[in-house]
Amino acid sequence: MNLRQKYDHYGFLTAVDAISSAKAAYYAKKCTEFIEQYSTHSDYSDWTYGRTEMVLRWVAELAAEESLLNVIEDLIGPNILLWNAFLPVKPPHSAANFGWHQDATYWPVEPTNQIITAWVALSPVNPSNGGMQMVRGSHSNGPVAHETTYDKTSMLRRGQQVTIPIDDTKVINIDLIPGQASIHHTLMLHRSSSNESKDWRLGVGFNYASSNVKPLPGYHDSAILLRGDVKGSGFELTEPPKSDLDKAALENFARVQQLQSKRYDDVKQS
Ligand SMILES: O=C(O)CCC(=O)C(=O)O
Repeated sequence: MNLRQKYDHYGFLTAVDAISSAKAAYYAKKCTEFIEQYSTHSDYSDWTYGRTEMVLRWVAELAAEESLLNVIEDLIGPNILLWNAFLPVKPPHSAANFGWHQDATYWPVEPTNQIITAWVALSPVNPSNGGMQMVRGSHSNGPVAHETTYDKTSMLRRGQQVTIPIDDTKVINIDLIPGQASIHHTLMLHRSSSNESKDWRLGVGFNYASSNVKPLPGYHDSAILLRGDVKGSGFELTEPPKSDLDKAALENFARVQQLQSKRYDDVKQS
């Protein structure tokens, strides 16, 4: 099976060679410097939760690496938008986790099968430091029921998790070395547990969309064009920052967050 056939069949790919180990070391250094400097900043959780490509130039650069985009193109075609980046880093011995969930169940965009998530490892990733797990083939069964728990240890804003039992025989651990990526379908059941190790789990997540993807009616959103053209896209086009956390970046970050704020209306009210 080629990459595309594997992705269609299993709903995810793992240990995909996304960037070289030298580049992974470069981005890991950037990531560590950012954490060291800003992890106690009051906006740190906002900056890392989403739209991280709008505040950190190196994140936008990593999203646009040729070798990574070539894989993305094989899966969603030549017209590629970066809709969102996030930095779900986990400190050593931390409870932070993601419950079992499907991304498409809370994303106000369509068609969700033309969006994919690539998660690029910048440190080794394995079960002991909270690596992801996926349920092989689960994307084929469609959306399942979720509950919102607002669990404080969840790295999802609403603490979403599914209410159905998981078939343990189909659970796959996503073990990665720096520079490798996993890629998953928006209906893939996935989770990750706490980091029990003494080391940071470092990685960056990217939500790439083909230019056919649009916000749902009544929603507005923005994206960065990375490859091809955007005929038909319903996203406002935006640009990555010139440097990390500069004044223009922070202003633009606030603007794109405001534009997409309707998707978090329920969280603001809770
Ligand atoms: O970073 C993780 O462990 C999980 C991330 C996730 O849920 C996702 O990429 O959709």
